[in-house]
Amino acid sequence: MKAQAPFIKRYKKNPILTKEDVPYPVATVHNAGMVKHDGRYIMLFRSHLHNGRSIIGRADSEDGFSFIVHPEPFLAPATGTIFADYEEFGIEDLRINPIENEYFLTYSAYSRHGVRIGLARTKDFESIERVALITQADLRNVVIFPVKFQGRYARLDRPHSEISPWSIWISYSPDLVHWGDSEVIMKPVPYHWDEMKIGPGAPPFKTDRGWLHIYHGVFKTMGGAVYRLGVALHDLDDPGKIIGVSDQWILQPEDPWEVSGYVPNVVFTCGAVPEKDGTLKIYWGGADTVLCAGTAVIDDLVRLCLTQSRAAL
Ligand code: M1P
Repeated sequence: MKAQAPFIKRYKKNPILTKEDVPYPVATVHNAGMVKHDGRYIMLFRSHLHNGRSIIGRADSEDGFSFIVHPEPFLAPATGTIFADYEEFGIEDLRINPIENEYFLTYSAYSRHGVRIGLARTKDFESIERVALITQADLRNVVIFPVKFQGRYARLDRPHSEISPWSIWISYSPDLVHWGDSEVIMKPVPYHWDEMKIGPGAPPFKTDRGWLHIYHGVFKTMGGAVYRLGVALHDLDDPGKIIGVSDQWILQPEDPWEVSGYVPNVVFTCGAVPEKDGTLKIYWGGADTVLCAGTAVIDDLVRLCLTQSRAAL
């Protein structure tokens, strides 16, 4: 049986978080890393400050929909260390990657040298340690698989290129710091909803049929770029092998706060929480201005990848 749209059911009280919910001055609230930790939902969201640079805030929830923001920012650009040189222009789009009873945070660090990815670690979201800058310029959107494959960690990322539409790559590491054996595994399709560029979204999570990865795809129109979400299924033992990529998007900008805002026509995800009942809570920034949530049935997304797939490359 074919999977049917809509694949993501929007939460009826969207947006779930706006700048009015934040107790310090910010211009936006969007693109959030998500995890369920000790039964509580933890959200690490991006905010533009009024100077246009970004920081990361924290909000907590009992049910995954009603969030209370912490009084102080969670992570701001580093000062006085090697990280400071590369975080000068702000930090953005943090992902929470659960690995071996710890959380590894990957975020975009902006500076006059371009964008790099910072890696930090925490066990409790109280004490955080910056580990390393794990890319050169210019890569973004790093998500890390939660397990090792033949003794190595695996990550997805998206390098910039003048020659090819921006695509999704995989790299491997023995220690999460040093990465290599990079390969392109998924490319945009010409004259398709993701033809301009694609990028990793939420950290992949395990299903019976493969690792499910929700990514973003961009289409250029005369009115500007449109950011939508798509879904891909990676092989359980070999995450560089894509079993299927849905030919159709699973979410596109439709609500007024997704269509219009700081950057119009954007839905952009950095986090999703798989639940024990087979559903998925997914979170996205609307128009780079507010945060929204929705739910999906994980089996529907898997089926979509298996039955209505386009070529990955
Ligand atoms: O404005 C839409 C998005 O643009 C960038 O995304 P990408 O990684 O595709 O280039 C980022 O600035 C992202 O934060 C933003 O939501």
